[in-house]
Amino acid sequence: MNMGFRWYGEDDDAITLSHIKQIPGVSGIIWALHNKSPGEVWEPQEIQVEKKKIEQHGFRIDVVESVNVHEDIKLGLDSRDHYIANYIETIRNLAEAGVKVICYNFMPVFDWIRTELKKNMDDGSTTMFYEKERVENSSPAELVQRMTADPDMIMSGWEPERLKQLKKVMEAYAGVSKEDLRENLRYFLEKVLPVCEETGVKLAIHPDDPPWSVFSLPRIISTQEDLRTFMQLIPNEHSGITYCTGSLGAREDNDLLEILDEFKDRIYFAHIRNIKRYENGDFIETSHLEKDGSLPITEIMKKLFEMRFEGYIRPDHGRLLWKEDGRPGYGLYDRALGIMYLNGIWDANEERSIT
Ligand SMILES: [Mn+2]
Repeated sequence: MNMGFRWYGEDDDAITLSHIKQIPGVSGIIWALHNKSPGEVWEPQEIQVEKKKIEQHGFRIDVVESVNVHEDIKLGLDSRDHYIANYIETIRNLAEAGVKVICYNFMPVFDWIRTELKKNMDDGSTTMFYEKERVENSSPAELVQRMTADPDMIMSGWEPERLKQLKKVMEAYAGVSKEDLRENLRYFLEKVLPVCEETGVKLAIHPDDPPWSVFSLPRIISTQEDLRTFMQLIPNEHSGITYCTGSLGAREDNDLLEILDEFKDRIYFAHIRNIKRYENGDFIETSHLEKDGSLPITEIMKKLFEMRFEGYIRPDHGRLLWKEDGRPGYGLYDRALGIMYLNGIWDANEERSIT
Protein backbone atom coordinates (compact mmCIF):
# COMPACT_ATOMS: atom_id res chain seq x y z
CA MET A 1 0.00 0.00 0.00
CA ASN A 2 1.04 3.58 -0.61
CA MET A 3 0.18 5.79 2.34
CA GLY A 4 -0.90 9.32 1.58
CA PHE A 5 -2.07 12.41 3.43
CA ARG A 6 -4.66 14.82 2.11
CA TRP A 7 -3.40 18.39 1.91
CA TYR A 8 -5.33 21.51 0.92
CA GLY A 9 -2.36 23.50 -0.33
CA GLU A 10 -0.23 26.34 1.06
CA ASP A 11 -3.00 28.92 0.99
CA ASP A 12 -5.77 26.77 2.39
CA ASP A 13 -4.16 24.50 4.94
CA ALA A 14 -2.55 25.38 8.27
CA ILE A 15 -0.63 22.11 8.04
CA THR A 16 2.66 22.35 6.16
CA LEU A 17 4.38 19.76 4.01
CA SER A 18 7.24 19.80 6.54
CA HIS A 19 4.79 18.76 9.25
CA ILE A 20 3.47 15.94 7.11
CA LYS A 21 7.05 14.84 6.42
CA GLN A 22 7.42 13.98 10.11
CA ILE A 23 4.63 11.40 10.01
CA PRO A 24 6.25 7.99 9.50
CA GLY A 25 5.48 6.08 6.34
CA VAL A 26 3.77 8.75 4.23
CA SER A 27 4.85 8.54 0.61
CA GLY A 28 2.34 10.73 -1.17
CA ILE A 29 0.32 13.91 -0.88
CA ILE A 30 -3.31 13.63 -1.89
CA TRP A 31 -3.81 16.99 -3.52
CA ALA A 32 -5.97 19.14 -5.73
CA LEU A 33 -6.13 22.65 -7.12
CA HIS A 34 -8.63 23.80 -4.56
CA ASN A 35 -9.21 27.18 -6.18
CA LYS A 36 -10.72 25.54 -9.25
CA SER A 37 -14.47 25.44 -9.79
CA PRO A 38 -16.02 22.27 -11.17
CA GLY A 39 -15.81 22.35 -14.95
CA GLU A 40 -12.67 24.47 -15.19
CA VAL A 41 -9.54 23.19 -16.91
CA TRP A 42 -6.53 22.62 -14.65
CA GLU A 43 -3.77 24.24 -16.67
CA PRO A 44 -0.34 22.59 -16.97
CA GLN A 45 1.53 25.50 -15.40
CA GLU A 46 -0.79 25.54 -12.36
CA ILE A 47 -0.30 21.82 -11.94
CA GLN A 48 3.47 22.24 -12.19
CA VAL A 49 3.54 24.79 -9.36
CA GLU A 50 1.79 22.38 -7.01
CA LYS A 51 3.79 19.38 -8.21
CA LYS A 52 7.06 21.18 -7.58
CA LYS A 53 6.13 22.10 -4.01
CA ILE A 54 5.05 18.58 -3.17
CA GLU A 55 7.96 16.82 -4.84
CA GLN A 56 10.49 19.14 -3.21
CA HIS A 57 9.47 17.53 0.07
CA GLY A 58 10.06 14.09 -1.34
CA PHE A 59 6.38 13.23 -1.75
CA ARG A 60 4.67 11.70 -4.75
CA ILE A 61 1.76 13.44 -6.48
CA ASP A 62 0.13 10.26 -7.84
CA VAL A 63 -3.36 10.83 -6.44
CA VAL A 64 -5.65 13.80 -6.96
CA GLU A 65 -8.72 14.23 -4.77
CA SER A 66 -10.84 15.43 -6.34
CA VAL A 67 -11.47 16.67 -9.83
CA ASN A 68 -15.10 17.64 -9.28
CA VAL A 69 -17.69 16.89 -11.90
CA HIS A 70 -19.75 19.87 -13.08
CA GLU A 71 -23.41 19.76 -12.07
CA ASP A 72 -24.51 20.02 -15.74
CA ILE A 73 -22.81 16.67 -16.40
CA LYS A 74 -24.71 15.06 -13.52
CA LEU A 75 -27.92 16.67 -14.75
CA GLY A 76 -27.30 15.60 -18.34
CA LEU A 77 -27.79 19.09 -19.79
CA ASP A 78 -26.69 20.00 -23.30
CA SER A 79 -23.90 22.11 -21.87
CA ARG A 80 -22.31 18.96 -20.44
CA ASP A 81 -20.20 18.29 -23.53
CA HIS A 82 -18.28 21.48 -22.96
CA TYR A 83 -17.54 20.52 -19.35
CA ILE A 84 -16.66 16.97 -20.31
CA ALA A 85 -14.18 18.33 -22.87
CA ASN A 86 -12.64 20.39 -20.05
CA TYR A 87 -12.53 17.34 -17.79
CA ILE A 88 -10.71 15.44 -20.50
CA GLU A 89 -8.19 18.23 -20.89
CA THR A 90 -7.62 18.17 -17.13
CA ILE A 91 -7.06 14.41 -17.21
CA ARG A 92 -4.49 14.85 -19.97
CA ASN A 93 -2.72 17.63 -18.11
CA LEU A 94 -2.64 15.64 -14.87
CA ALA A 95 -1.39 12.52 -16.64
CA GLU A 96 1.36 14.57 -18.24
CA ALA A 97 2.47 15.64 -14.75
CA GLY A 98 2.56 12.03 -13.55
CA VAL A 99 -0.82 11.61 -11.84
CA LYS A 100 -2.06 8.00 -11.71
CA VAL A 101 -5.42 8.11 -9.92
CA ILE A 102 -8.19 10.70 -9.89
CA CYS A 103 -10.86 10.52 -7.21
CA TYR A 104 -14.27 11.97 -8.07
CA ASN A 105 -17.87 11.62 -7.00
CA PHE A 106 -21.25 11.75 -8.66
CA MET A 107 -23.40 13.07 -5.83
CA PRO A 108 -26.00 15.64 -6.89
CA VAL A 109 -25.69 19.12 -5.32
CA PHE A 110 -24.32 18.07 -1.96
CA ASP A 111 -20.94 16.57 -1.48
CA TRP A 112 -20.62 15.16 2.01
CA ILE A 113 -23.05 16.28 4.72
CA ARG A 114 -22.81 16.63 8.50
CA THR A 115 -25.02 18.44 10.98
CA GLU A 116 -22.15 19.42 13.30
CA LEU A 117 -18.57 20.05 12.25
CA LYS A 118 -17.06 20.57 15.70
CA LYS A 119 -19.08 18.59 18.20
CA ASN A 120 -17.51 18.77 21.65
CA MET A 121 -16.51 15.42 23.07
CA ASP A 122 -16.02 14.56 26.75
CA ASP A 123 -12.27 14.24 26.26
CA GLY A 124 -11.94 17.80 24.93
CA SER A 125 -11.63 16.86 21.27
CA THR A 126 -14.13 17.89 18.63
CA THR A 127 -15.50 15.80 15.82
CA MET A 128 -18.06 15.68 13.03
CA PHE A 129 -21.53 14.39 13.68
CA TYR A 130 -24.48 13.46 11.50
CA GLU A 131 -27.92 13.67 13.05
CA LYS A 132 -30.32 11.99 10.69
CA GLU A 133 -33.51 13.50 12.04
CA ARG A 134 -32.03 16.98 11.94
CA VAL A 135 -31.26 16.59 8.24
CA GLU A 136 -34.73 15.26 7.59
CA ASN A 137 -36.24 18.27 9.36
CA SER A 138 -34.03 20.88 7.69
CA SER A 139 -34.33 22.61 4.38
CA PRO A 140 -31.30 22.42 2.10
CA ALA A 141 -30.67 26.13 2.73
CA GLU A 142 -30.70 25.69 6.52
CA LEU A 143 -28.26 22.84 6.29
CA VAL A 144 -25.93 24.81 4.07
CA GLN A 145 -26.07 27.73 6.48
CA ARG A 146 -24.98 25.44 9.28
CA MET A 147 -22.18 23.90 7.22
CA THR A 148 -20.81 27.26 6.17
CA ALA A 149 -21.36 29.29 9.35
CA ASP A 150 -17.63 30.04 9.60
CA PRO A 151 -16.73 32.34 6.69
CA ASP A 152 -13.05 31.45 6.95
CA MET A 153 -13.73 27.79 6.63
CA ILE A 154 -14.59 26.86 3.09
CA MET A 155 -15.32 23.20 3.10
CA SER A 156 -14.45 21.16 0.07
CA GLY A 157 -17.62 20.63 -1.90
CA TRP A 158 -19.28 23.61 -0.23
CA GLU A 159 -17.69 26.42 -2.18
CA PRO A 160 -19.72 29.66 -1.98
CA GLU A 161 -19.97 29.98 -5.74
CA ARG A 162 -21.65 26.65 -5.95
CA LEU A 163 -23.98 27.32 -3.06
CA LYS A 164 -25.29 30.59 -4.46
CA GLN A 165 -26.98 28.47 -7.07
CA LEU A 166 -28.56 26.16 -4.51
CA LYS A 167 -32.20 26.87 -5.20
CA LYS A 168 -31.77 26.71 -8.94
CA VAL A 169 -29.81 23.47 -8.81
CA MET A 170 -32.30 21.83 -6.44
CA GLU A 171 -35.08 22.69 -8.87
CA ALA A 172 -33.10 21.33 -11.79
CA TYR A 173 -33.00 17.93 -10.09
CA ALA A 174 -36.76 17.69 -9.70
CA GLY A 175 -37.72 14.71 -11.81
CA VAL A 176 -34.15 13.35 -12.17
CA SER A 177 -34.37 9.70 -11.17
CA LYS A 178 -31.63 7.32 -10.09
CA GLU A 179 -31.80 5.78 -13.56
CA ASP A 180 -31.33 9.20 -15.15
CA LEU A 181 -28.36 9.91 -12.95
CA ARG A 182 -26.82 6.53 -13.82
CA GLU A 183 -27.35 7.24 -17.49
CA ASN A 184 -25.59 10.59 -17.09
CA LEU A 185 -22.71 8.86 -15.33
CA ARG A 186 -22.50 6.35 -18.17
CA TYR A 187 -22.44 9.17 -20.73
CA PHE A 188 -19.63 10.88 -18.83
CA LEU A 189 -17.58 7.69 -18.48
CA GLU A 190 -18.03 6.77 -22.12
CA LYS A 191 -16.38 10.05 -23.07
CA VAL A 192 -13.58 10.20 -20.52
CA LEU A 193 -12.48 6.56 -20.24
CA PRO A 194 -10.85 6.37 -23.67
CA VAL A 195 -8.58 9.21 -22.54
CA CYS A 196 -7.86 7.34 -19.30
CA GLU A 197 -6.87 4.30 -21.35
CA GLU A 198 -4.65 6.37 -23.51
CA THR A 199 -2.92 8.14 -20.62
CA GLY A 200 -2.99 5.33 -18.06
CA VAL A 201 -4.95 7.38 -15.51
CA LYS A 202 -7.46 5.54 -13.33
CA LEU A 203 -10.69 7.07 -12.08
CA ALA A 204 -11.89 6.10 -8.62
CA ILE A 205 -15.46 7.04 -7.75
CA HIS A 206 -16.09 8.01 -4.14
CA PRO A 207 -19.23 6.58 -2.52
CA ASP A 208 -22.07 8.77 -1.35
CA ASP A 209 -21.67 10.34 2.07
CA PRO A 210 -23.96 9.61 3.78
CA PRO A 211 -24.90 6.56 1.71
CA TRP A 212 -28.59 7.34 1.31
CA SER A 213 -30.73 9.92 -0.41
CA VAL A 214 -30.91 13.39 1.15
CA PHE A 215 -33.57 15.97 0.31
CA SER A 216 -35.05 13.49 -2.19
CA LEU A 217 -32.01 13.82 -4.44
CA PRO A 218 -31.01 10.65 -6.27
CA ARG A 219 -27.87 8.87 -5.07
CA ILE A 220 -26.39 5.90 -6.90
CA ILE A 221 -23.15 4.90 -5.13
CA SER A 222 -24.47 4.01 -1.69
CA THR A 223 -24.59 0.21 -1.42
CA GLN A 224 -22.81 -2.95 -2.55
CA GLU A 225 -25.57 -3.42 -5.12
CA ASP A 226 -25.00 0.14 -6.37
CA LEU A 227 -21.29 -0.56 -6.75
CA ARG A 228 -22.09 -3.71 -8.73
CA THR A 229 -24.40 -1.76 -11.03
CA PHE A 230 -21.74 0.91 -11.39
CA MET A 231 -19.16 -1.71 -12.37
CA GLN A 232 -21.47 -3.02 -15.06
CA LEU A 233 -22.28 0.42 -16.49
CA ILE A 234 -19.09 0.44 -18.51
CA PRO A 235 -16.74 -2.41 -17.74
CA ASN A 236 -13.33 -0.84 -18.08
CA GLU A 237 -10.38 -1.38 -15.81
CA HIS A 238 -9.64 2.34 -15.78
CA SER A 239 -12.90 2.88 -13.95
CA GLY A 240 -12.68 1.89 -10.30
CA ILE A 241 -13.65 2.71 -6.76
CA THR A 242 -12.48 4.76 -3.83
CA TYR A 243 -13.17 2.39 -0.94
CA CYS A 244 -14.25 4.82 1.77
CA THR A 245 -15.04 2.91 4.96
CA GLY A 246 -16.58 5.85 6.77
CA SER A 247 -18.98 6.64 3.94
CA LEU A 248 -20.08 3.10 3.11
CA GLY A 249 -19.97 2.10 6.78
CA ALA A 250 -22.66 4.56 7.83
CA ARG A 251 -25.13 1.89 6.69
CA GLU A 252 -25.24 -1.20 8.79
CA ASP A 253 -26.32 -3.28 5.78
CA ASN A 254 -23.10 -2.44 3.95
CA ASP A 255 -20.70 -5.26 4.79
CA LEU A 256 -17.33 -3.59 4.35
CA LEU A 257 -15.43 -6.88 4.20
CA GLU A 258 -17.73 -8.33 1.56
CA ILE A 259 -17.47 -5.15 -0.48
CA LEU A 260 -13.70 -5.36 -0.28
CA ASP A 261 -13.80 -8.97 -1.43
CA GLU A 262 -16.11 -8.33 -4.34
CA PHE A 263 -14.36 -5.28 -5.76
CA LYS A 264 -10.79 -5.81 -4.66
CA ASP A 265 -9.39 -5.72 -8.20
CA ARG A 266 -10.95 -2.36 -8.86
CA ILE A 267 -10.18 -0.52 -5.64
CA TYR A 268 -7.54 2.01 -6.59
CA PHE A 269 -7.79 4.24 -3.56
CA ALA A 270 -8.84 3.58 0.03
CA HIS A 271 -10.04 6.00 2.71
CA ILE A 272 -9.86 4.33 6.09
CA ARG A 273 -11.67 5.81 9.05
CA ASN A 274 -13.95 4.70 11.81
CA ILE A 275 -17.39 5.94 12.76
CA LYS A 276 -19.83 5.01 15.48
CA ARG A 277 -23.34 4.28 14.26
CA TYR A 278 -26.41 4.78 16.39
CA GLU A 279 -29.68 2.90 16.07
CA ASN A 280 -31.60 5.99 14.95
CA GLY A 281 -29.35 6.48 11.91
CA ASP A 282 -27.03 9.08 13.45
CA PHE A 283 -23.31 8.58 13.26
CA ILE A 284 -20.24 10.24 14.71
CA GLU A 285 -16.66 10.21 13.51
CA THR A 286 -14.37 8.54 16.05
CA SER A 287 -10.65 7.86 16.25
CA HIS A 288 -9.38 5.12 13.95
CA LEU A 289 -9.16 2.70 16.90
CA GLU A 290 -11.48 -0.20 16.19
CA LYS A 291 -13.15 -0.30 19.59
CA ASP A 292 -14.01 3.40 19.46
CA GLY A 293 -16.41 2.91 16.55
CA SER A 294 -18.59 0.43 14.70
CA LEU A 295 -16.30 -0.57 11.83
CA PRO A 296 -13.98 -3.63 11.64
CA ILE A 297 -10.83 -1.59 10.95
CA THR A 298 -8.37 -4.36 11.86
CA GLU A 299 -10.14 -6.93 9.68
CA ILE A 300 -10.25 -4.46 6.80
CA MET A 301 -6.52 -3.80 7.06
CA LYS A 302 -5.84 -7.52 7.36
CA LYS A 303 -7.80 -8.17 4.20
CA LEU A 304 -5.99 -5.39 2.36
CA PHE A 305 -2.75 -6.98 3.52
CA GLU A 306 -3.79 -10.45 2.41
CA MET A 307 -4.77 -9.21 -1.02
CA ARG A 308 -1.38 -7.44 -1.24
CA PHE A 309 -3.11 -4.14 -1.77
CA GLU A 310 -0.80 -2.03 -3.90
CA GLY A 311 -3.12 0.93 -4.32
CA TYR A 312 -3.20 4.23 -2.54
CA ILE A 313 -4.57 4.64 0.94
CA ARG A 314 -5.05 7.46 3.38
CA PRO A 315 -6.45 7.95 6.84
CA ASP A 316 -9.71 9.71 6.34
CA HIS A 317 -11.23 12.29 8.61
CA GLY A 318 -9.96 12.65 12.12
CA ARG A 319 -11.05 14.55 15.18
CA LEU A 320 -9.49 17.89 16.14
CA LEU A 321 -7.22 17.32 19.14
CA TRP A 322 -5.15 19.26 21.62
CA LYS A 323 -6.86 22.60 20.90
CA GLU A 324 -5.92 22.36 17.26
CA ASP A 325 -7.69 25.00 15.21
CA GLY A 326 -8.04 23.17 11.95
CA ARG A 327 -10.33 22.25 9.15
CA PRO A 328 -12.97 19.85 10.54
CA GLY A 329 -11.96 16.29 9.72
CA TYR A 330 -8.58 17.37 8.44
CA GLY A 331 -6.44 18.24 11.43
CA LEU A 332 -2.87 17.03 11.73
CA TYR A 333 -2.80 15.03 14.94
CA ASP A 334 -5.63 12.56 14.67
CA ARG A 335 -4.85 11.71 11.08
CA ALA A 336 -1.21 11.16 12.06
CA LEU A 337 -2.38 8.86 14.85
CA GLY A 338 -4.60 7.12 12.32
CA ILE A 339 -1.67 6.50 10.01
CA MET A 340 0.33 4.94 12.81
CA TYR A 341 -2.60 2.71 13.73
CA LEU A 342 -3.10 1.55 10.14
CA ASN A 343 0.63 0.99 9.66
CA GLY A 344 0.74 -0.91 12.94
CA ILE A 345 -1.98 -3.33 11.86
CA TRP A 346 -0.25 -3.81 8.51
CA ASP A 347 3.13 -4.51 10.12
CA ALA A 348 1.61 -6.90 12.64
CA ASN A 349 0.24 -8.93 9.72
CA GLU A 350 3.65 -8.85 8.07
CA GLU A 351 5.23 -10.29 11.23
CA ARG A 352 2.70 -13.11 11.30
CA SER A 353 3.19 -13.96 7.65
CA ILE A 354 6.97 -14.23 8.11
CA THR A 355 6.89 -16.60 11.10
MN1 LIG B 1 -13.84 9.32 1.97
